[in-house]
Amino acid sequence: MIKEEIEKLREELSRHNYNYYVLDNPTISDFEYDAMMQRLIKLEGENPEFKDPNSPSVRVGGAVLSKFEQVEHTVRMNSLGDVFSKEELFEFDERVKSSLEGREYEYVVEMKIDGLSVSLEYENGSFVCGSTRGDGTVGENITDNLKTVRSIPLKIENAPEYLEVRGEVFMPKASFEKLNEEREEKGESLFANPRNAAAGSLRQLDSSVTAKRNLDIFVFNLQQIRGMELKTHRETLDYLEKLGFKVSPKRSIAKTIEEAYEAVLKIGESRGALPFDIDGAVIKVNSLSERELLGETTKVPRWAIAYKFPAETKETIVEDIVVQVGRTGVVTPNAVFTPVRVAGSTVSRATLHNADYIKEKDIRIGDTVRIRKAGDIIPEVVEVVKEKRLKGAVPYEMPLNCPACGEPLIREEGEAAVRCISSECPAQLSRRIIHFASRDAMDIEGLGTEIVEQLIDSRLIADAADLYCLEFEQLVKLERFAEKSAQNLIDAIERSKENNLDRLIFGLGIRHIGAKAAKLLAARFKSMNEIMAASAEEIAEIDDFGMIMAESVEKYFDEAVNTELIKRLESCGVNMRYESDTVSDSLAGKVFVLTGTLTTLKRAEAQKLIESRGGKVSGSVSKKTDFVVAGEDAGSKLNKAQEIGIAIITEQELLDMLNV
Ligand code: 0OX
Repeated sequence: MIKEEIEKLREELSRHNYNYYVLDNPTISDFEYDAMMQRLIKLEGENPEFKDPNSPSVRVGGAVLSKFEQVEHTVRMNSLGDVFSKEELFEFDERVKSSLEGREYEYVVEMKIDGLSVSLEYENGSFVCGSTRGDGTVGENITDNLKTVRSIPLKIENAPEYLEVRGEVFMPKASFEKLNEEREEKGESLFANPRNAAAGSLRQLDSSVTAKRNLDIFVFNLQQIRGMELKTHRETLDYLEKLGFKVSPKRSIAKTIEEAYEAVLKIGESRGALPFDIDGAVIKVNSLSERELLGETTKVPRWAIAYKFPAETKETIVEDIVVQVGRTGVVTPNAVFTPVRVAGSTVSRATLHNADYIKEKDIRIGDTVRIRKAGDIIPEVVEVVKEKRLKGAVPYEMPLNCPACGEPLIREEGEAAVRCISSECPAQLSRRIIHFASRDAMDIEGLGTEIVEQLIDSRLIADAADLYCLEFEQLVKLERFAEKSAQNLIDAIERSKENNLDRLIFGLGIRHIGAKAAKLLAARFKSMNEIMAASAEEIAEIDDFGMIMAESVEKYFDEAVNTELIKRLESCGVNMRYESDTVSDSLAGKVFVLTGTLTTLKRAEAQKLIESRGGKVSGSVSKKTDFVVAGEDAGSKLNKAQEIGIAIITEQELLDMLNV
């Protein structure tokens, strides 16, 4: 009886799931669906003998992994070649035509979904393995996470004996917006775009997190099949749709390249209105036997090409130009726009960099401008729409005085930036202290912008050293503090005294000295006194240091306010010595380049681990590189490594080398 009820619930839930998530045509309410799901979960919990790894109940997640296992792709998951213009598309067609030597051919044109490519494998209709593309040959096993994607079938009826399909997992725009709103409310970092949100969600080791992210998929390629013959791509897509997959929508046949181009343009026009992001169209030769004739180059198929759309631009109005004073006193102008959605998120500001940039583009308050997101993330002004300029709009002039302290601004010769050089400037002061406390510097948790400003306003601090004189009784009296948060902050400040010297050096905010340079300085001189005594020439001898950096360090310690600050920090008990955090020299002298997205380690963690074993991490591939670590969707660096014959390793191989 129980067995029958479980089976019936599974069958009904699968059907409703398909109606809702694949056909977008629900036939019961969410409430009824949830009630059935809860009942199934309850019965399965009470009767573990009827367990089924592909029961609809796995959609809610629950499996927690310590890492993702590797999966070798028996059929390589190739990436696509790109074209950006009609001419290039027609050249692609010329290559196809000449390779097919007079045979007739036609194309299928599809949308290019902007998500993450995955492989799904089915044995006798059961979903057995889902994996990421990885470097195309080896990916990661993310089966548990993919089972939570409601539009991926877990069981297929009338299925062939074996089936591998490829598709793009994505997050719909609306789900992305909602997720970011929730994250903002919780004070969590925001995802830059739906693609990153989808990537972050698929990379969760706890599948119940993925389950809450509302991911979706479009299937667009048959990788392998046993037990069925298919002749064209069009036929395979129709067949996969019949099996229950959500297949790439709006696919069309084009008899000629002109027709294909028309279809591409049409897809481009529909872009803004779609509920998900696309970044182009894909043009594929329809006949599978012709595909075989065309074959592939080392990296990409010769039978398909991606037509990439230019970054989306939108028009908006520059409501104001406001200036901000940075930590080093640089005054940066920012455009404030009428908020507008571009490439997946709402944009209301963009940096205008400096006076020269504004002059060159002739950006004026009140202007209508076209904006886009550079690299799909950072908003920028493309150009002013001059026809829409209002009468009376005047060229923008940078302020002559600092907006925070009123002191005159200075423009040094040869520099584009204007800066406030007053050491009393409150804007610089708060930013300097925020930087001092930041994660890569002294890492004082709980000391964010608002608290720092509050401490300055209530005259409890006027520089970083004052932090170490703060007392619990002073903090609890302040508005934002309760006993617990006051004590936490006091503890965090106390803990920071033990930090290694490189964190302190970085936290001082010396011009041109980032976290990496601070570490090199600390490692070379070992103590603050030695650094302060070093000449620019001695400092410049450090590998990767230039004279500008060295002189900047010397200049910083030439100023009495700065040496005073160091003295006071030292007398408060802040550590002034460098302890090497090298745990072994197993990677001594080895140069690594990290490329693509790493799944287990964050890039900064990987770098730290490599350095702690004596290795170095470089940003670009050259003959000096020993290993390129290829993460997911690795791009040009991987290609370059292949070209010049550098060893390419997976993230797992790196972990093995690191012994973690
Ligand atoms: C997409 C997409 C990506 C499959 C094998 C070589 C060409 N992002 O929507 N790739 C492909 O095709 C690949 N088609 C797509 N629609």
